[in-house]
Amino acid sequence: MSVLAATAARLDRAILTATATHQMPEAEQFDAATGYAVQAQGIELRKARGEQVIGVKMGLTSRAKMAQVGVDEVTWGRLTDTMRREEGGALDRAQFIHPRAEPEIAFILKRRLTGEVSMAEAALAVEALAPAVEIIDSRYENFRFSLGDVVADNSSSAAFFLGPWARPDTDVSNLGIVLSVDGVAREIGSSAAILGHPMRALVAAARMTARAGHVLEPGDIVLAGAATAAVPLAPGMQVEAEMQRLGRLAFSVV
Ligand code: OOG
Ligand code: MG
Repeated sequence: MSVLAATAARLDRAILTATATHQMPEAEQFDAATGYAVQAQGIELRKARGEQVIGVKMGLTSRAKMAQVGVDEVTWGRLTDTMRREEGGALDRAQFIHPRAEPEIAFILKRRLTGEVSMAEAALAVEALAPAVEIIDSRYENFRFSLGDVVADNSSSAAFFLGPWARPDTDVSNLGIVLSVDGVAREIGSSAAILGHPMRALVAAARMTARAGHVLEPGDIVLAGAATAAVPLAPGMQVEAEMQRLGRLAFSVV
């Protein structure tokens, strides 16, 4: 088995057993392109179990996120149907290694969007927008990784919640965002922190996925990346994300 296939299988096992695994050793670090090849192989393993890819998540699209994990390049990963959780429902801590929650904005597409597109073209491809929370759960020990590691690990994506859908022409350029735990604000930010405008994350998604031969199709969900740092989760927490104009979503950790 190649190093790529072996790493994809090791990361997949980490997901299935909710057990952390080691980073690539210094001398064998993946570059981003190799990381994406490992990610693609890992997704094939999940598809073989019946999971379906329903969209993509962008990662490290804000300074707050880059600073929290020490990687300063935008990345992406795939979302599958089994990662989606019911808004208002519960997240089972035992299914994860060291989960964190972060507030995001989700787009759902009504048109194919791929390659070099403008902000205006991206906006025209949007069917609706929603507040969202992504659960990230790095499969690596101590939530530490290089760029190649995190890309191979599907950009840490583990689960996500979507709030109510809003009209596609809602101005999301500078919306206040609050992530609260048990009614206390833990992270506060603005959607402008996402590449200056969340629509730029969609432009980046079209361009970066196309480079890997992945096409964004109508019905696909795209998460724009978090505007704030992520908050570690523990059983008993009631988590809520509130976004100006877009509304709120909540879930509990059990
Ligand atoms: C990497 C994934 C980053 C985001 O929204 O910026 C990400 C990580 O923080 O583990 O999902
Ligand atoms: Mg995220």
